Amino acid sequence: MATSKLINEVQNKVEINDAIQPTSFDPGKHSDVERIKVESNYLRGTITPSLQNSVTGSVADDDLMLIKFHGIYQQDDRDLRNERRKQKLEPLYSFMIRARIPGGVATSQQYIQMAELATKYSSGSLRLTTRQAYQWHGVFKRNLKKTIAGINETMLDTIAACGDVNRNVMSNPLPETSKIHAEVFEWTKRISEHLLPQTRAYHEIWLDGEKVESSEEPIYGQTYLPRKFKTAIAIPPYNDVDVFANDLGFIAIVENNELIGFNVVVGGGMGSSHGDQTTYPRVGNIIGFCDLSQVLAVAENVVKVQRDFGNREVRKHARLKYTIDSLGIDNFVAKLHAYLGFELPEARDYQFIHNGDRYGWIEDENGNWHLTLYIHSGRIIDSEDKKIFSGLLEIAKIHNGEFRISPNQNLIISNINPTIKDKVSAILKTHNISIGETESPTRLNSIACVAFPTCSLAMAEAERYLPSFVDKLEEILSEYSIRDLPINVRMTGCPNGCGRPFLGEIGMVGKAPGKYNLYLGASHTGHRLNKLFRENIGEQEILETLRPILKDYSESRLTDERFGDFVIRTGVIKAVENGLDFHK
Ligand code: SRM
Ligand code: SF4
Repeated sequence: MATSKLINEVQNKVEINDAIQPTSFDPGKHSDVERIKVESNYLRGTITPSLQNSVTGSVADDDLMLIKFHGIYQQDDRDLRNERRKQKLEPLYSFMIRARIPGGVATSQQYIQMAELATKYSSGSLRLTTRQAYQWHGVFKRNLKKTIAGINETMLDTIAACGDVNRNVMSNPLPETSKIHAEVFEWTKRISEHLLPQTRAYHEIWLDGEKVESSEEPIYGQTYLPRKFKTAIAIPPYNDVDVFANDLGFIAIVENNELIGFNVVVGGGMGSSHGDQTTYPRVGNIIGFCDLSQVLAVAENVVKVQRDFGNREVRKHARLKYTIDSLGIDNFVAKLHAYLGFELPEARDYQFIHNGDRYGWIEDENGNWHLTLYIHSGRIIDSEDKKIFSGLLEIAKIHNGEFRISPNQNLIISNINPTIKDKVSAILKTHNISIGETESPTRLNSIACVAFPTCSLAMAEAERYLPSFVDKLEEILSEYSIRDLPINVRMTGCPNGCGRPFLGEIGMVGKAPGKYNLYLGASHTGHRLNKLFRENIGEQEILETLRPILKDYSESRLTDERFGDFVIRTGVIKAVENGLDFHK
């Protein structure tokens, strides 16, 4: 169809926008979550009575879905489930709270307050996530409101950290090129603010805000989006945010040290279900370039196209990636252009060199220092040998800069004044916190999602298992003298993909306790997915499968050739160019 005809057609539809987006629930057609949203009165539901009900540690069924929009998940400790069942007790319900922190940047003061909340109301630890957010695990219902009020007192919040809306907007956290980083960070915050839900429900429920009869959602409408929506901004040459794993991505284009705009990426995502070939991970398509005056319009209208054309019947086909594959990319782009009222010109040249973190000290152009620490799976906790929680708190008390979360679950202490550099080093040393000097590059490039015991969807261990798996992998790497080469290892407890495992050069995805699907062949730049190599195998078989391939890699890799590229070049596995080819 000619673009102009399509533009007219879509513009007509835009005028009757509410008719495209369902405002009433059709039980024969829509998923039940659509009913919950429609009946919720803009995300209020019965959350307040649920919080007041002291008979149970949980909330009402419909509220389970609604609290996600407020940044909260109900969980129970899966290690204790059977024991409690035997004792005829309800599961030990508690809540995970996720803060929305655009670009993962918090001041030292905010960090101190967040750590204090962890000590007071949660498990005494903080969890850094793969989307640059903080999580508190193990908050009991009676402490939910106090914790959320405490987070808001730090001038951060939790609204839209989860739910069928745009989530925390990510961006490159390491500000060694301060000027460009600062500008991109401003865009990160602007996009995040622009796409925030407008309902007053959050303030009413958690902050005792004044009750307002009705709310309006100019961008979302009362049924919000068909599914979660994620946005990230990358600053080349680094793709640490894994921009192609997002529903919407922006790649910063810099000319003569000026940010001039962004390449626009749409339709990335990782989630899939084992055994269901209609679900698949997908890397986003680059669909053009937008200048700075167009960024918010692009973000808003990609969201609106997804709002109006996304699948509201089957939730597992509701992400933007499926909307794009069912419409066809050209048709999707034509619709977007029609919504925008202008066409995006061609994308500009850019280059990514990797999607990992850069550890240790880096001095920026203003003479300040930035220190990237290695935090295994983002878990800020005191253990017998490493006092990460206490050490970081001590640093926060003398440091007048920021704490920035990396998209790979690590922490950057940022804008350190040269006068306290030695003190910071000394604190790290006494608390045994690593700046990545002793770990192998493979360990430093590894990610594991949370999985057991808190994640209700986990099929196998990830965070608790990755360290011992990497120990064994390192033995093989040492045997073949390749311990100094970085290989991205990404492990998750299920195929939802929270550790972006389908972009790992070695991906391990949980299938059952102790069993994983093994994937190989992703690029280290985040451009190419990996592919299933062996299914449902345990540790011994995984290591035996990898051993000969790693041996070959040690003997016949090309100069600077990365493992993911090597397995493709040597025919160990086929390259996946596109999500639709993932299962072929
Ligand atoms: Fe995730 C669901 C943890 C990043 C795809 N994810 C969950 C839940 C909330 C389980 C649940 O629904 O009950 C997990 C809570 C575990 C816990 O105890 O904390 C969970 N996801 C995480 C985190 C904490 C993993 C981590 O180790 O850091 C990450 C939090 C990010 C944040 O701050 O917002 C996290 N999740 C991701 C990513 C990576 C990313 O976005 O870059 C993905 C893949 C990208 C994508 O969305 O496609 C991801 N999570 C999912 C999915 C599958 C979505 C899909 O399209 O199918 C689910 C399940 C769902 O939504 O139904 C899920
Ligand atoms: Fe849980 Fe699966 Fe996400 Fe891991 S990938 S945190 S197991 S939902």
